[in-house]
Amino acid sequence: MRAHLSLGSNVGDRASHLKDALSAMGGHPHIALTAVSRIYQTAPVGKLDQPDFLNMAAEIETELTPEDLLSVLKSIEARIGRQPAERWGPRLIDIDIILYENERIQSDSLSVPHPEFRRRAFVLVPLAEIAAEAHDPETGQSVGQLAAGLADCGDVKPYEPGLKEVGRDGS
Ligand code: PH2
Ligand code: MG
Ligand code: MG
Repeated sequence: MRAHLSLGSNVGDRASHLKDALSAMGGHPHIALTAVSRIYQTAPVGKLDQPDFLNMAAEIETELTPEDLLSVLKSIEARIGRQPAERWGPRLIDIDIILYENERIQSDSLSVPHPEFRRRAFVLVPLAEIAAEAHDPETGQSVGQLAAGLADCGDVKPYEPGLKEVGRDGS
């Protein structure tokens, strides 16, 4: 089965947390990473007084059911060091299932497609880079169409760590 995931971090060494999550997923016996986007720096959505996030998207092939995939992703989050915390608040690592094949799932633990993803540039912009043709089973629109329909992507920019840490003249 094909699934599309969104990854985010806004605490500590954000890029390392994303890379640790990718290698944990890729190393899992029932998950194959088939595509990863670039990393984007994004302004926080929902709760504004928190640090900027790094976000990216990944496409996987998996034999896990959505529920089993969710529990594997939760255990990877815990292994990287995520502690339970407030909704929308800062997080070391967050791995969300955005799409799982063409399935629509509503349970206590899982909503797929992710209920917020159509409005979130920090999800759609990275995802459109690797899966513009993937379909939202609820609206029938493709990820590329949803991304193109966003009002504003200004707060989602490719992450260029070198420009922040080193001056242009090398100082
Ligand atoms: N995740 C949230 C809440 N707000 N904002 C950005 N930019 N990126 C996120 O990953 C994010 C967020 C809850 O999971
Ligand atoms: Mg999330
Ligand atoms: Mg989550």
